[in-house]
Amino acid sequence: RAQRLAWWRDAKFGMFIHWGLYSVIGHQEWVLESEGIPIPQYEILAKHFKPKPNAAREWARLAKAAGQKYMVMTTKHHEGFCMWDTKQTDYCAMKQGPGRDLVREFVEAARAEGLRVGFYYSLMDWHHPDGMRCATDEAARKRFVDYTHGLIRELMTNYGKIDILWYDVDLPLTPEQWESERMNRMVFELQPEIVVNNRNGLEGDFSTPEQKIEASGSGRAWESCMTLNQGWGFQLHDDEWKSPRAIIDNLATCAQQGGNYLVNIGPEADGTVPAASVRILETVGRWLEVNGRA
Ligand code: JFZ
Repeated sequence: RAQRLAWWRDAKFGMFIHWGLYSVIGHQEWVLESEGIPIPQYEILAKHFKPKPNAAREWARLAKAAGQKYMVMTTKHHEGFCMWDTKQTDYCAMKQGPGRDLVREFVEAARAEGLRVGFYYSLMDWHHPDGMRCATDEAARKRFVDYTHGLIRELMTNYGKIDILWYDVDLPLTPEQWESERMNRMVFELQPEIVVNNRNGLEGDFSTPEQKIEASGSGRAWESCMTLNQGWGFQLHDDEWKSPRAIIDNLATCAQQGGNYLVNIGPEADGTVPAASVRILETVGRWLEVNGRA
């Protein structure tokens, strides 16, 4: 583990990207749930999801300019929409909406800038018919665990070397029900050098304090993730931006305490990064260039 984690500990600073169908509405990534949008209506968003060409290239250049060493993009958030060309569902960016494999574009963009590649993957799924009933219906659980492991297998198989798997929200099942041990075994078989977080209910390689800095004891690796404004996914009229100074301070605090810092952007549906995010990250990058990396 120490060897697998060496580059990650050294990297210290990464870019988180929350991007999906929710970006079309601009009310954050929980909008399906928070506004009670019926699934058939929500699915229509795919028709309006039209990223510009090379959107991910812009993020990768921005990450590079900011001094970030890795990028972690949402491949599937709670909405269930798969951003890649999956064989397991039609609810994906290849077959609905853009007609492109947005995960592949992301991976290629990060590599073009020499950045490490991370996949965010939400276990919780509001769209799949078994996604919630799997907690009370054993047949549904079996199907949904097959589906989940199958999706992760594709992500770990089809895009070359992946550096980070960033699981999220493991509701409504327990780690035993997700078969998380078997999940991680598969992941490490396919990607022996990958680093995984702890949000599939297992310990994983690192802890994930959120919107706060909290060192984990006894030398265990950790990564604090934070937004630049209030929301993760794109949010119109969300103007409470952190200052570049605050980001630099947080990065320094994380580094001093032995952790990593993952800072989020929420691009618009077309991939445009909010101007304020660009300004903050570029300012952070210029400061790091002059003052050396924390
Ligand atoms: C989750 C998601 O629900 C959210 O949309 C976003 O993707 C974020 C990065 O992760 O939210 C969480 C997950 C875990 C905690 C808090 C919010 N937690 O452990 O405190």
